[in-house]
Amino acid sequence: MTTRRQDSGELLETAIIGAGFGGLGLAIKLLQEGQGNFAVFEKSGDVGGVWRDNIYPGAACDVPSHLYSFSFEPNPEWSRTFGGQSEIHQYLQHCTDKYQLWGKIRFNAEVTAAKFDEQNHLWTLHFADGESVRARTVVFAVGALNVPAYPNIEGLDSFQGKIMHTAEWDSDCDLRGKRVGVIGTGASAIQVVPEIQPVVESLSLYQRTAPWVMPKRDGWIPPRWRKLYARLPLLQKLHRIVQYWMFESTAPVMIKNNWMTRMGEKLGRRYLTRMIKDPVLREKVTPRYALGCKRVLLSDDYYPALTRPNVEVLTDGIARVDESGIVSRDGSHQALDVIVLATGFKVPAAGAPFPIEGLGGRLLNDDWRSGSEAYLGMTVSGYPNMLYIMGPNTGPGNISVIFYIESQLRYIMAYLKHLRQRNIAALDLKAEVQREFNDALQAKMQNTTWMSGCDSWYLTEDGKNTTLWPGYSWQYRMQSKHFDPSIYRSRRRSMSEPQVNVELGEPATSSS
Ligand code: N01
Repeated sequence: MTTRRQDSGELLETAIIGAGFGGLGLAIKLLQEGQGNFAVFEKSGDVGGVWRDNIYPGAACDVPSHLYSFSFEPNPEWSRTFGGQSEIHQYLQHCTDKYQLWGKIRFNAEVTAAKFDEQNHLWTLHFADGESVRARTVVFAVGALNVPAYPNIEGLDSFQGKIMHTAEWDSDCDLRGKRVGVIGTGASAIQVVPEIQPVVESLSLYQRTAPWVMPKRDGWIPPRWRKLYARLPLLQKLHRIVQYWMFESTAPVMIKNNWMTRMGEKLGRRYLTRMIKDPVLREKVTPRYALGCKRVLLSDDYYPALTRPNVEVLTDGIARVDESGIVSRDGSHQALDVIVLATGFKVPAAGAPFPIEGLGGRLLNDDWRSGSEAYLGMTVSGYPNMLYIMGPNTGPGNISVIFYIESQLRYIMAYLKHLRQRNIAALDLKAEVQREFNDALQAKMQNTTWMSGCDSWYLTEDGKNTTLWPGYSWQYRMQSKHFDPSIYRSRRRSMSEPQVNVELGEPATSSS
């Protein structure tokens, strides 16, 4: 059995798209099991996903680092309780070094289309540079928050100053002494505002909806603790377990929309009252929807920053932008040098990142027109040998995404093993399994806080939640623990099909 190069490209056992946490995690697992015939295709020039891209000042995680890291690769050296962007990015680079993944990743390789060849049971991936590659299985680890959303505000293009989206930050832009307008008050805004407030001349914060903000309790991890973690890995493990259950215990508050949610809201309002004494400002930033409906934000320095004399919170709504600043609906004009768009990401209802063609020429974006759905967020009926990491309805509302990713890595490895060991050409999820799974999931979803009436990126335009898991993370882990081949239709390999050497482990060559 050999790997063949054809006009249409080489033949891989597994093609992974994306070199963030999900893609790197799977690459590590494959190498650990001696399955070397894979490549990771990454559209940028480095690993890290959102942690490579989001370099705005203050970018950090809102899940503690000991929990927001691979369980199989603990890092005793985390410098803060909540790791900053560059430290998390470095952690992913360290994983790439340690597990010798650099040679398995093809950088600047942007996939533009994927098509399943029913005859040979192989996927063909097409790239922006015209190259193509064939693979037995494809795994999309592309993440959901990677396309910045630009607001549709009249006159935005006419602004003569600098406009920056938080996800496309220009580090060369010096904000010192500048008049800055920040649009948005989500997770990105509450991190960037306190960071730039001390250096800018003025900061006009355009808030459409006041978020729920809770104390983060961030801080440096003393060197003696780091030494202890390095010396006693069990202690670090224990710390991670404690953090897991602390965050998991917030699930009923965030998800259920019941008396516990009301208790949480009380705590949130108490925190706000403690941090903001000015009744006018406090009234402006008081949230008016159920806690958890939008992402609950953690920050120790956001509210204090709002009380500084050079900050103004504007809540009248934006009428338009002109060449020199922003005009509010009440007619007032703020002259600005820089506009920061902290307006989030495009999370489309039909979530295929590029055209994906499955059985009988069906297109994933057509199948997902009224909202993306899968089985456990990983497999989709009609698309054999295609898997997602962090696909539909697997986002956590309250805990580390890495916990979900690791549950999926385990399932995907079992799926791939089954294909290999049973000499199966293709596994296609039964349509009725997908339907029943999603009917039950959406029924459960109806009682969650996320459906309680606010507008968020969790929902499609029709109000369907296709992003979050409506339960506890341990429930997801239990449900995804066992791979059940009976829910898939399997197609046996014929002798004439191209054979793939699964163990081929030499470094892949660059396609860019
Ligand atoms: O984006 P968002 P984000 N005019 O969509 C406002 C992850 N993340 O980048 O609420 C005026 O939450 C919009 O207003 P409204 C995390 O999963 C994690 O902040 O729609 N305002 C809102 O205030 C998070 O959930 C971390 O009324 C407009 C803001 O822009 C996700 O990324 C850090 C507007 C967008 O908030 C997205 O967060 C950062 C308009 N036309 C991000 N359009 C961690 O800590 C939008 N807005 C791990």
